[in-house]
Amino acid sequence: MSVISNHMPTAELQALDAAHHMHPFTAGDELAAKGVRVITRGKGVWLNDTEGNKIIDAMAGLWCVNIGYGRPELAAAAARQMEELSYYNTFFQTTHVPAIALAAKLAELAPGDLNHVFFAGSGSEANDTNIRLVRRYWAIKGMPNKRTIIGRINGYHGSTMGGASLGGMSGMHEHGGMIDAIAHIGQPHWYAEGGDIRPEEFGLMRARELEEKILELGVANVAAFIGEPVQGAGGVIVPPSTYWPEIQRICDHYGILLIADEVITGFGRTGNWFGCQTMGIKPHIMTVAKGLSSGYQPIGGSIVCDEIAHTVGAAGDFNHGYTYSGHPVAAAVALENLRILQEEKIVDYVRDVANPYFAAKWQALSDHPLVGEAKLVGLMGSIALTPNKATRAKFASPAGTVGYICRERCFANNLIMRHVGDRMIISPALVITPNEIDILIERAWISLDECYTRLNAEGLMVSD
Ligand code: PXG
Repeated sequence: MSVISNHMPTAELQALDAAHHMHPFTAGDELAAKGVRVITRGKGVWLNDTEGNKIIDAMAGLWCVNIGYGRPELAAAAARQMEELSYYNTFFQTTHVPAIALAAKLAELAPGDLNHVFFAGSGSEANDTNIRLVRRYWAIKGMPNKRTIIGRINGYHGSTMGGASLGGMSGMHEHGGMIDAIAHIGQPHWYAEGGDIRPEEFGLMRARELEEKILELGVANVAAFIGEPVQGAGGVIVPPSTYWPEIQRICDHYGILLIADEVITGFGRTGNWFGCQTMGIKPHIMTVAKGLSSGYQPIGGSIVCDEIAHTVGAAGDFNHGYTYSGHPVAAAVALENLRILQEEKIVDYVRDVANPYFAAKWQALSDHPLVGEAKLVGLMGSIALTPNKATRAKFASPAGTVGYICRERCFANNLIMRHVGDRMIISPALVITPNEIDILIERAWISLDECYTRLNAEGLMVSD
């Protein structure tokens, strides 16, 4: 049996990794010099590394392990499916049972008339599908100029050319450029950008940038707006309550398609099946991935409304698809994941138990001298680090300096909490127990204290 297990000392693994493995979003040489951390096992919310540490993973991998690590049912589903039909495609008028069953299940779970699924291997691929699908839709409707898709600065929609272009991460645009006919508006990030304006008013202002952009580009040229119900990779930015209703009004008024990128917010993360339900919006397309299989297999997709699916379906071939669209093993694993989410009532657990328990403790972190704001929606949370709580000031050091120090302290305390600039973010497995929440919070306090001590010692508690 060829099981990849660890027979080597950590230093040898690190040397091989440094020599041959290029890591995503990583300064390769710096990591090679420092030595990478090697993760070996996962169970529930816990990870082990080669040094024998037991780490609480407050990020559920990369926001994806919704049901927790190590569920044998998913391994069994994968093994069964590999033996039965390890691969077949869904091109050329064929299909297979896992793809049929998963598409039907997603249509049942998705709100409204989102009844049709185009499968992909990841969230990025699904967003590339969306670009081609909405442009095709408007072309069939006799409006081939309706091509531009509007996203948001600091939005994240993936790392393919299409996904990175829809996203509003300038650092990504600098590496490789952008595709054509994409525009961006400001983000509803009141804490960092709202100044003295009330959050509700700021939410309306940022939403109305969409209207201004549509008018500037000409409604005849705009195909769709895309947004994450709650921005994830941008720093878990919860929009003011006025924001999404106004975006919905503008999309409806101008007949612009609304794409909700649910790659992070889908499958229970916000305390409902989908983030658009939490935010009260009705998208024409939802992008899904991550929690769809709890990350046990790479799979994503676009869940599409009746009107778009029927219009595109009636117009001949849609010349688009991936070798692994609806991969049978990935689909079987996703189905088993959805069964567990549903039968174990995990979404209800997030809403009724985990979120209320966590929220009280998470919000108490704003009493820490380093924390300006603590937010939690369902089980995605953020804290803003600041040298001055009253003014919500930024640090004088380059953005991310303090966040990185805090993340290192968390790592040292066996807590995986990410930083985005000088915000700390969490997104733990949805099955995290109250006892594990206590451990997470305790380690977060210790790490914040250590970070604070170090910032004071190094003279970094200074406002911009
Ligand atoms: N949309 C959203 C909202 C995402 O968060 C993608 C699309 C792309 O999915 P794939 O499966 O192609 O990665 C994502 C992915 C981070 C981080 O640092 C976030 C993601 C991926 C990698 C890192 O927070 N989100």
